[in-house]
Amino acid sequence: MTTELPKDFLWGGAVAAHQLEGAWQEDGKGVSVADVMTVGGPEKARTITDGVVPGEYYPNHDGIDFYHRYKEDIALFKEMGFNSFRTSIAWTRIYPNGDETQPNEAGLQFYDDLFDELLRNGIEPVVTLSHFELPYHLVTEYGGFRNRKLIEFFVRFATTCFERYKNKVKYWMTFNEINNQANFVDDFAPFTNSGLRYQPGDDREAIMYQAAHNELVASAEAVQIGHAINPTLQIGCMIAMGPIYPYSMNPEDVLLAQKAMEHNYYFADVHVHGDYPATLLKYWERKGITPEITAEDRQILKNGTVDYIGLSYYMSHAVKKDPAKSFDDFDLKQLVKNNYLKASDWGWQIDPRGLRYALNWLTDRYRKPLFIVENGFGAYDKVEANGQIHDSYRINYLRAHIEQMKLAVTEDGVDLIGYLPWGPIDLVSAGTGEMDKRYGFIYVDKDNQGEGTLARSRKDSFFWYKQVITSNGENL
Ligand code: P53
Repeated sequence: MTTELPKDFLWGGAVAAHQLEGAWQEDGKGVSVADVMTVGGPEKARTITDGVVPGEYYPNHDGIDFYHRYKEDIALFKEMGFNSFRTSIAWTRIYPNGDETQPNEAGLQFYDDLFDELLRNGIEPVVTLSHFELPYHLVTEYGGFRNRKLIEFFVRFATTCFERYKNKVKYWMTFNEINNQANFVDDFAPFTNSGLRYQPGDDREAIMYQAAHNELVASAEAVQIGHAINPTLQIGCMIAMGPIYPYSMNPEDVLLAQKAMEHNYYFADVHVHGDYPATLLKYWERKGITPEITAEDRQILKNGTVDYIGLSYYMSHAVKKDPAKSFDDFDLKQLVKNNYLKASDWGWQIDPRGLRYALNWLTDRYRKPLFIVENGFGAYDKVEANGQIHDSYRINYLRAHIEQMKLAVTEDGVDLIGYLPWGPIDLVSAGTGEMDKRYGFIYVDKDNQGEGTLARSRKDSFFWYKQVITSNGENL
């Protein structure tokens, strides 16, 4: 029996361009959807403004200035022993408005320089193409991904990136957490995933399914093109994996949990199997949802299935059947609290065993290699008088999750490529826009209002994670 992780296991960290680069208007960069979102809080959603409004504070505009400081930051990643690092290519640096036919050379050069710096330090770049940073112009001019035109724009962007970086980047992902938009009740996910702004009276759900379909086609087309450019590229999807448990052993709860999982994870079915599950087609029929899906689309989906599944894992959820509601009336706002679990200050339920469960669930359903490309604990940190940061809560969270991840590999036989915890350096929260919801091993001196020196310092978790990597996960 193997009791160890594979020798070539990838250890590192994961970020997204818009959450740390800053330099929002530098070297020809266009305005992205992240550039028009203000700061919120644990109980307060971010506001999506109509364009960039003077006087509003937009935390992504400056991020943590990674654009100018990446060399210093990569040196710290190397010190921790990273052999890989996930980031995204900001679409708006390459195609500032999204609908140009020629890319912006200065943007392409930035990622050449960034990837070269990583590779020089023995760190393999892992790249997401679309991570909540669609060109804002595609929202105002085209209505976001509800419009089929965006398939062409995304494929052009993806092709440019594959051609340019085909010898520097092996692992790619097309759309980050494509399934967040299954929660179409809130404005956040449809906007960040797909550039959707809903009007009163819109059939939010139907529009979401159309947008997601267009993305799934765009993704499949990109997979085919990427493989044609370099057959050794590994191109995956990326799913936010939060397993949904039944509240009780009541078969009604069990069936509802299954239905909720199907609604949340059908995206992966299409990415992996190249077609829609029968249960979703039946659901559409009952609801009168009729997305435009052409014969050509079906062919593209079949021919562009992914090589692996990238996943984020932060928490698990639970559902309880409301006798007054049918299974079809369910939406993701109806989750209930799990009394067996504690939660973070942002209400995210801490469930290490849920990670083992999730890895097994995905393996059973898809039989594909998995890649944990996000996991972590957003928390408030306290800087001591001597500058140290004792983040034992973060270490405890990560240790418990790595233990369960190892069991999934060594006892359950899950095929796992690597583990890239979220935000190895503090960055702007996607959900709330806060700086003080911190994930990092490296502290960044900047607060929710944007005040601070941007100085970097090592937290206790920095030294802990270094030892984890050095021992290939043995020394936790
Ligand atoms: P923040 C919701 C649920 C799970 C993951 O999230 C999510 C979200 C959106 O907030 O996002 C992913 O920053 C995402 C990252 C994000 C990270 O999780 O809200 O891929 O961009 O920063 C953590 O605490």
